[in-house]
Amino acid sequence: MRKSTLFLVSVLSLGQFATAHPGAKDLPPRRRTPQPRRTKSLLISPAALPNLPTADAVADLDDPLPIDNIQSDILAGMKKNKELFFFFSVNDAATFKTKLASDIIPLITTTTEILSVDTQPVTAVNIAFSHTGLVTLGVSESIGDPDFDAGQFSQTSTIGDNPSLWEPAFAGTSIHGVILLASDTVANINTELANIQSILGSSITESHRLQGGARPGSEEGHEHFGYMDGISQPAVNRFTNPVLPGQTPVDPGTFLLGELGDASQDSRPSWAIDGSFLVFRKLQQFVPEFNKFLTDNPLEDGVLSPAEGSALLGARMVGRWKSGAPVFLAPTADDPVLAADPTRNNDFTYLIDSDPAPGTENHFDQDRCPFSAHIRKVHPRGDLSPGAENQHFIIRSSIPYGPEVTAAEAASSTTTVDRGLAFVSYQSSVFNGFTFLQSIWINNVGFIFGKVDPTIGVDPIIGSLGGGPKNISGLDPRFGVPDRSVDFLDDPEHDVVLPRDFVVSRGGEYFFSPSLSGLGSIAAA
Ligand code: N7H
Repeated sequence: MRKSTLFLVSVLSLGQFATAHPGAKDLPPRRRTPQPRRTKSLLISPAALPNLPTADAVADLDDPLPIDNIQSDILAGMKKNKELFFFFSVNDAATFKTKLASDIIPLITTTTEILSVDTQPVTAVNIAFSHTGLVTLGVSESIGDPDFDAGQFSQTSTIGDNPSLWEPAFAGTSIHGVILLASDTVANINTELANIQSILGSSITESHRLQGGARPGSEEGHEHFGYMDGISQPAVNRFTNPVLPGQTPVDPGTFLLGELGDASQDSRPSWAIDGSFLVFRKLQQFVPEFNKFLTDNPLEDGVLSPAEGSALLGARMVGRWKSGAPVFLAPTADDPVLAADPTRNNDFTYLIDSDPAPGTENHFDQDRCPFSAHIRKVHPRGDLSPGAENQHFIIRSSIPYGPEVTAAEAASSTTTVDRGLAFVSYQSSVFNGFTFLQSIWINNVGFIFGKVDPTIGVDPIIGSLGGGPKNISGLDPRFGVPDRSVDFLDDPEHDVVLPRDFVVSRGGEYFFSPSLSGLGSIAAA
């Protein structure tokens, strides 16, 4: 959409625009009356995280994505302040579809709306359906994704989960959908939820709910272990503008069905185009236990203080310091100035030399970042070819849940209150996105570069070998680091043993987040 068109949108209501603009003629009716305007964004904006583009910047691109027709959570990333996940089952499909068409679709927030405070609603609303949900609503046509069809519970062994640890609500396929409500206050969310529940009445039953929220004060944007999260997201062609240094431009079909880059682009049903698969995971974090492990096992080199050695171990497990600075660029000490600069904090690959001599091996080095580090496992940045890496990009839209660690938990190093990450990823193929990352890279002891060390170990943050101890090599940089003692250099395969999982899956489900026009088709099915 060009700027002139955007001006038209700003003087017309979105509903008027949808009927006036020929390209939007298939969109379902939108709000007829302007919502109360916000003065403060419902998104947080820590300095380390890339800004979202403005609607004008998207419109300036060639052939911009139809962001009036794409639900707001898919491309917005990890910036919500407060977010509620409300899981439900459908009791009365006919009534539900009638209400979906008449009252719920007009509440759904589009990508265009989320990009500016002026167009954000008080509470952003998105909706997505599981496979059994679509079938219950009479949508029998396959979208073409076997993992989505099977549901997450059937895949626990593939993704390394222990099904006995799952919340009962997620065990099975009884969840039909999820409503995502995001705002800057829980009170706003509760008001909108009450409105939606009153609209849908007894046509749905609540299955489960999880309230997420950004952590308070200076921890805003950090997940519960304390690390800044949401820094590295792929640049989506025809949406991201500007593309920041280090961001990989990826075809939109990696995330949106039916767009260029979707491996099944030509076979998707038309109503599924510009929708995305939403993978939800409730990942509990054992923060006091994680902190005790770091305190008890500081990396030592004769120079670092115990506190510095503990911080370095944690940073090498993640691949970034708590500030967000990548260990590859800041290998021995945190660099908060680098971390706060989105033009530099993501600008690196794992190649040793940008201009290697012909025939020189340019990868097999973990002095500056372990092969096992969480961010290297899930995004190998040049360790593999672009053809092998780029199809596995996901857009993360997660948010922490649960309160801060209590004084009693910190003193006893024992978790007694549930907290963690409400993990959300968007992709056009559940397998190429979440399932592949979790099963082929994260939980694989030989990835990456098993030929150098076949027991590199699983991802120390989210990898699991069934809950027991995990041997990880490369976390202790005993080798190759200049100006360290001889002892530090002599044992490249030295393992650090993690005694337990510090992240435990409590379950989840695979959902499909349709476009707005797709929601209209579902309502009419
Ligand atoms: Fe991760 N963490 O705090 O350690 N993640 N993650 N993640 N994650 C990232 O770049 C974390 C999880 C990805 O491009 C950062 O945003 C925690 C799952 C991907 O360089 C931090 C949990 C999956 C990236 C964390 C968790 C991923 C990434 C660095 C669970 C996929 C981008 C900040 C409780 C299946 C990598 C940033 C890149 C980054 C953490 C889960 C994937 C700090 C605590 C389940 C693709």
